[in-house]
Amino acid sequence: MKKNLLALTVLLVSTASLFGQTFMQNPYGRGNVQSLNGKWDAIIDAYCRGEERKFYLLKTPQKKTDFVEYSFDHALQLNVPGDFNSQLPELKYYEGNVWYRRKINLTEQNSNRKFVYFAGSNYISTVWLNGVLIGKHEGGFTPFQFEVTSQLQQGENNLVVLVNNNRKVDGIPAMNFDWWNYGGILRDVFFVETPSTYISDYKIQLKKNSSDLIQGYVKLDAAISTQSVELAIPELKIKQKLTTDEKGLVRFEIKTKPILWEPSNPKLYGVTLSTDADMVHDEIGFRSIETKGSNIFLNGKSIFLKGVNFHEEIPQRIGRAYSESDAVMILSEAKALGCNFIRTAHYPQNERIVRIAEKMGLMLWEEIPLWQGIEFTNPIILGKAKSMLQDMIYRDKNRAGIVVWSIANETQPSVGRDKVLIDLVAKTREFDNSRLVSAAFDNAVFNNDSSCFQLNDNLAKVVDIVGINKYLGWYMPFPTEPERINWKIELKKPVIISEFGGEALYGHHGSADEAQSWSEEYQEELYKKNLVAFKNIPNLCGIAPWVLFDFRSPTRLLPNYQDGWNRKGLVSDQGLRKKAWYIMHQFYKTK
Ligand code: GCB
Repeated sequence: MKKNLLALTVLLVSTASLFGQTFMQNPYGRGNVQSLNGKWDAIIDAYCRGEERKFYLLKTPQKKTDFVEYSFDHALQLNVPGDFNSQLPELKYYEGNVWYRRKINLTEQNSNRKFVYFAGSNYISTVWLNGVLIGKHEGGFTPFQFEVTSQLQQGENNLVVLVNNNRKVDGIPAMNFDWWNYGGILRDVFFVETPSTYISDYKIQLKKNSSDLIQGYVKLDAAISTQSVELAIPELKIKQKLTTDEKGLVRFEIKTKPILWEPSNPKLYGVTLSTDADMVHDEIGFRSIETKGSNIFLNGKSIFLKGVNFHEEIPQRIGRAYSESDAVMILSEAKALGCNFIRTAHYPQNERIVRIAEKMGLMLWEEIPLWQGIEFTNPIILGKAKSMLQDMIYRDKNRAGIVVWSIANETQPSVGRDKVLIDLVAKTREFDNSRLVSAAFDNAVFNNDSSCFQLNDNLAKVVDIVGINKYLGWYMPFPTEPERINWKIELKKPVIISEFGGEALYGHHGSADEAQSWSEEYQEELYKKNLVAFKNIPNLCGIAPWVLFDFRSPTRLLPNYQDGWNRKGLVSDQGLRKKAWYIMHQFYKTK
């Protein structure tokens, strides 16, 4: 009974914390971390019987008349991290319940606190340890953790996770989206041990618009009195003793002159935070990003964002990207194109991608999955979106590479939508006022009389940068010759073309003026014409074509050309560059 009460309390904390801070900063930079990656036992529960049958209790027959119709022993095994859809042909289109089991062996008893940390699992994850419910998390693209100190026992422990990836009307994203709904435990899982009071969070960045004042805070979890923390950045000769308040929080400012992070010199400094009992190491860059009038300034210098979009997907292997080598492969192709900027579409991608992009000198736009078709009138949406936004910013606030937080993609103005998104813009600035806030709009319309694209959207008035998604030559014909197209979009702010493009099957050749030729020539011509049309955007500060690689989407159904793939890639699913790649590459060389 006591145990159940405890379980209930823990569950309430974790679901309630859906709207608060839920996980430790940077498990990658801590000492006592054990990877739980590998083969996990799995049960495909297509008819959702597992909760009622209590799979998490791992029942076995107790007497001669008993039998049990499930078992994790000798069951299917799935790789973690990894989506389940790409691991078995019969799971390709699967949306539903999959149960995972991982044993954790505890050999020594110690007084450390213990946590299980999930870097990302899509979409709803429910976790039990030794038959006791320890928490539930909604959302596929941000981390979550549960403390398991009191549930763990000496010897064998069974961690059971139910992951459900059904699309939901009130989900984010919702029922329809143009990418594969990869389900399962998509990212790293860690077993982390910490002292009773540990360094749970920190922010170490330049003060907004400053180049010589490092500002931030350190937060200790479960502090019972003031405590000292040392902040060391040896290369800057910084070794500072800080003292937290009784709640474990200390804020600081340090005058120093770091070499600033920028694409041509992505300088990162080794940073160590330590207390008597705990230590975290990170690599942190310092830079400023701001807009003035219709320009974007990085470290005080005006900059053009030479970008590209990509999904968190490895087309060649088919499946979600999760490893360091996946990240290097994707990002190297972006670098080869000549990019200094990435729009990670349409959700926070894994932390490895973010960190490696930063190391390679790529600026990043990071976005929450508020993608078309969201039920803005449902009051639950704002809470979920806020929580995803907060978790994204919370995870990546120390990354100098991140310059833009984006709150949405292609949402249509309405009273409900404006209320939610304008509130989210304010929240973003409250969580982190040192970066720029944006959203991608697909509702700029062409006014024939003035040969001009215009955008009338209240949301565009409150963001720092306006992202325009415009598929000239694909979803809409060119309304006039490209050079005669004008643009009057929030003229006092920077605009970036956050998406444009069209489909072509790699190696397929045909007419350059028929969309239905699905040819490289058509896509190449479309790129040439779009780049001409964009020259007339007076406040243009960046471009990000849609998309770097062909990616899988169940909505792309044309046989022979699509077969379940969105073919707008500049690079094919096999990693081969299409003709349009060379157009974009040349364009970036001249910028
Ligand atoms: C868009 C969406 C993107 C789609 C793309 C397309 O406007 O933002 O998610 O994949 O168009 O290919 O239609």
